Amino acid sequence: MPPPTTASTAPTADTDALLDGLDVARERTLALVEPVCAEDLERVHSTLMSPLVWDLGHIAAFEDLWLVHRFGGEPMLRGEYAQVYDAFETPRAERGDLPYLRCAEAHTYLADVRTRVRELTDARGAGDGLLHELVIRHERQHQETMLQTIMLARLRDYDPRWRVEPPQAAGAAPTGLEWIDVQGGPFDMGAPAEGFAYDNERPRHAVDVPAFRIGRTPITNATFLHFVEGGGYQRREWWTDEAWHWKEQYDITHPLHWTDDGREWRIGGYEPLDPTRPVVHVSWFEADAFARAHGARLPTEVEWEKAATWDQDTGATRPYPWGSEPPTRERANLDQSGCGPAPAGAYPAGAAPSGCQGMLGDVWEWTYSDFRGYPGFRAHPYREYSEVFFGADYRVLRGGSWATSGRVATPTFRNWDHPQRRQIFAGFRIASDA
Ligand code: AVJ
Ligand code: FE
Repeated sequence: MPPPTTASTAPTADTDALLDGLDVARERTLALVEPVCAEDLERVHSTLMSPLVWDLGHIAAFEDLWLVHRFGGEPMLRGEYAQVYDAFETPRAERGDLPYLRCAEAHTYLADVRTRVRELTDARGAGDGLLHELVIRHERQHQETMLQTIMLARLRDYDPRWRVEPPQAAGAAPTGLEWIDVQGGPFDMGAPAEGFAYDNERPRHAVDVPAFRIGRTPITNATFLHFVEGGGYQRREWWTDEAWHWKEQYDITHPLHWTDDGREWRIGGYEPLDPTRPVVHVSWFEADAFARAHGARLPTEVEWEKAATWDQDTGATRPYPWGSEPPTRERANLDQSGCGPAPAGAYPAGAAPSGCQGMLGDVWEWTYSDFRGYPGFRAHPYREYSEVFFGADYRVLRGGSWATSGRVATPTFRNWDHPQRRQIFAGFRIASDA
């Protein structure tokens, strides 16, 4: 275990870049809620989610706690709200009943905290920058949560002003059933010791991975529709007992946002199902059943990460599938710009050395794996970020979606949810033993 970094040896952060990161994140948060009326901001649209305005107050409270209080050493501006905005103390289903700040007050809280953070940071820098980075990524993650809520609310005419059309795929449309072979052998899994990473991504550790096959792209709508029309939801043998029970209880017959007339809900309306895009808003149970129907399985986390970053020529692990540079619009569908997944195969410049495409962006990908700590895991900076969720109740998702910030979506980032959940922008690719 490396010793904790001390103030004297820690690199000094680029304070201006961090303040800019905070501003750019905030601009998007405000633009996200701008088209939504106060009534829709304050309403509970789904018991799975918070009212949108709770997310706003929670973003402010998180920054108040970590930057005003912990970093700045000052009392929180609104410490009396810490309990209301504590995600762990207040489960999402109960948040509609809390005395959370309504629209105008939540916006004021956001702005007041930010003013204080700027004053504090101007006066004393950002230290090693890791707490500022934590706060930026927290706000970014909640933007995706808010977009899940906006999807569930099916807000018609929601048309964010930053929307740009995603690119089309060149050549024959992938189905998701094209295989890539990945050699067996050791692979360094997880985030390196230096720089920002969440606690659950560390420590980096070697895993000996047997040879396997994995889909070149995620499974597309066309391929999933074939499964649906072929009786996929009626074939008992393709579903585990737990999955079948869930499917029967809730009468699940297709992905969450598909309609019975061949369309799917997207941000702002509903459109004919695009056969070339990855299927999205499926549960782990549905993904698992689809894989079984094809004599396959979901990839384990380590298989997913190896397919995303392992360079078979050098044996090294790349920071990103395409190399070392951060994501760009040519490499991955991230940062909410397209307001939905792009066609599978639309980002050849983002391919991994393995040949896999679309590993980052478009849709989160369910993995076979339960959410657990890596060997030597240490909770940081608080147990409720990940440790309290470890165990068999949650499965890991990888790769980020169209709604994930490029600052958050790295190949080592781990998301998690219950296997029956479908509000996440989640699809999957399949795998099998070599
Ligand atoms: C990593 C997406 C599961 O939303 O619960 C937000 C991120 N943690 N605030 C969540 C998070 C604290 C987390 N996920
Ligand atoms: Fe949060």
